[in-house]
Amino acid sequence: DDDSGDGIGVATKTRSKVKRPGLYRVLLLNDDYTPMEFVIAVLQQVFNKNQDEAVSITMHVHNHGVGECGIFPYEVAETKVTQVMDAAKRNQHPLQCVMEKQ
Ligand code: TYC
Repeated sequence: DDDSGDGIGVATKTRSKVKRPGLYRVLLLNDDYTPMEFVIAVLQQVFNKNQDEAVSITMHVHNHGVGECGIFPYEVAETKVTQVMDAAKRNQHPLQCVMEKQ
């Protein structure tokens, strides 16, 4: 700043700390015990997939070991992971759902 107008001042610059959300990929993991129908229902209820999309993702996970349910801001991804893990636990299925920074 140069309040006195003498040409001397401390250089200061305001930093606009913009909070970008940061996106996270939510993944379902395969296991040998969770019924296909349960995974399909979870994909429809938690991730708003239609029947065809839900079946397609379920078969992808079944065949490849892992598959993407969607990409979301951190807090949305965290909520969806919790919803899947809670539903799996309630129904005593070993289904695992994780998130990873995109
Ligand atoms: N592999 C399971 C079965 O054969 C089905 C399954 C699919 C489980 C996707 C988990 O994320 C999963 N019943």
